[in-house]
Amino acid sequence: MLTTNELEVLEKDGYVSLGQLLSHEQVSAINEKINELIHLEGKNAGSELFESKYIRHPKEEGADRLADLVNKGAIFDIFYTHAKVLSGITAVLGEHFKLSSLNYRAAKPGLGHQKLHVDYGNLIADGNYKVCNSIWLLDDFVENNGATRIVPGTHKSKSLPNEVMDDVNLPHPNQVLIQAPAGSVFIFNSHVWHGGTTNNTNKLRRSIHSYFCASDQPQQLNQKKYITEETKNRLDLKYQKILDVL
Ligand SMILES: O=C(O)CCC(=O)C(=O)O
Repeated sequence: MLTTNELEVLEKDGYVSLGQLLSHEQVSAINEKINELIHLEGKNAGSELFESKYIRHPKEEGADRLADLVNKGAIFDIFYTHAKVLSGITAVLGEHFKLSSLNYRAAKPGLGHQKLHVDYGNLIADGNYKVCNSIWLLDDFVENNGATRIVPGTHKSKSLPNEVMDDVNLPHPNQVLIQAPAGSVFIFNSHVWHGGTTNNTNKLRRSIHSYFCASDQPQQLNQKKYITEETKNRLDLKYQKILDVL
């Protein structure tokens, strides 16, 4: 469960750090598996996501992507079964939600900048939020390596960034950068204004996005279409329900 303070921060700012939920060994093993997949999939890496009509960003030249991690190894189960993360998602979306997609995103050296955006087309009235993300840091996020920027409190804004900013690519005066060690996890309400920043180092800035939506929304990746018998067989019904593959 989230502490009262964590819940208050999430409600007020639209994001909260859950601290380091992955050990150094877990991060290393995940990064090793990611390397393997990037190598194996080559130019098809991320293709499941780019085929989806519900993706809000077209293929980004500035970032490496992998998609459908649900079906690419039991090592990725933790990203949608971790009790504390699910409790953070419940705090934003209520009891009725499902996994929308489980993807890897790494900002490449010199690249990775994104406009400030939200992950839903419309403004949400009275806190009836539809989408919520968790970002899992696979490298330390620091000031200059493409850390995610967030404008605290904007999940309650009456406007979308492109409606009120002259240029959504520019820094926002109130933006903050998520900075924390590898293994840390942040929950962020996907209606908060956010985006990737430029990675000004010579190494990748790696992360996994475990992204959820309310039950009445379409998944970014249709999990029923992609689910394998192997994945289904190792998952409790509770988690199959979260994937919406029952
Ligand atoms: O990886 C990040 O820093 C943020 C990515 C993001 O907001 C997105 O791809 O929609």
